[in-house]
Amino acid sequence: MGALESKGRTEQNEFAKHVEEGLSAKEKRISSMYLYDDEGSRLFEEIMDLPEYYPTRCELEILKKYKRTILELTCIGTEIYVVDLGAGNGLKTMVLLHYFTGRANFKYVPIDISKSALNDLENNLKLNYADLPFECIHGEYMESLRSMKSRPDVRKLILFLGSTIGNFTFREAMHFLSDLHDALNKDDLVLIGFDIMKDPHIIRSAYNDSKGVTAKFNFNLLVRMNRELGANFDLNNFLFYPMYDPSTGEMKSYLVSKTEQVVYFKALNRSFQFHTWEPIHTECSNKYDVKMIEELAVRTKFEIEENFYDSKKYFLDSLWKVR
Ligand code: AVI
Repeated sequence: MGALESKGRTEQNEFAKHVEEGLSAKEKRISSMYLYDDEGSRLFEEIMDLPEYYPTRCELEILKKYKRTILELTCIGTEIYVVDLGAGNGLKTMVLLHYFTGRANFKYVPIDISKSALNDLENNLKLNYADLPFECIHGEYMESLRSMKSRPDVRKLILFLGSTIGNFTFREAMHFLSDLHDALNKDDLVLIGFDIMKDPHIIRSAYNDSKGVTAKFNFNLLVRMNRELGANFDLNNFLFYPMYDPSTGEMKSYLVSKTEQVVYFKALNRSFQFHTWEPIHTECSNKYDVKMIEELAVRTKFEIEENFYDSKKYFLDSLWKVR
């Protein structure tokens, strides 16, 4: 067995283990990280272009408007590493990097656990940004960051954009940011994208778009389990149900069983029973207010340097510094 094939097997086993645990739980759930196989990643790109999905456009507006201030606050005559956690197609980051080019001594360092995402980004960089100094790192975020800690002479600007932080619970976000803090040096900076609480209708529409792309994105999880775990989900027997709770800021998505049914998994050699109207929780996209963001920063030992809003105040990129 080749190394790649064996890695694929390990990933498949982890997925199988996770699904078995999640569907055995009292409240069925599957982590949203499994939404992103090739088709899921493609569908997410489609979501980002939807008229209802405001976060991408708002964040782009922020980066265009405040790129100069972000650079001024980052660059104090030193070399900079712009470290991108989950770069995706890198489009938003390019707004910053394009501006930094010729104005700062920097290197772009995207980190991703997905080799294929990193390869796509690398090809794009070579093709369209030939002069950009970069070094792609294939690996886990914290491990890769810790390996850079021995360079305190280089200031790091960590980008954690797109409200990915919202896919963590508050507790998970706290753990993640504490680990991030410990992997960095004094005065390093982090730019974090937060989706802000707003009119609940606007939030719900962003996750319940009229073209049904978000529904397809969620249903793709069933398709993935059928393909990778030999399950026999009938997609017609489920419906997509997104709901927003304005009291907590939780935007939750579910796939709900429309009927009493049993689904068999060849890879697990077992079945799961679904009752009528029983949900599988597939994703949580948490919305924040400034107080919650301040609490998160204090509890994880960061200092908020500046908050950058879009013109509608729908989205916030918060710039934090290691105290
Ligand atoms: C990746 N993440 C920040 C997106 C979000 O808004 O939670 C994923 C997404 N799910 C449905 N639409 C977009």
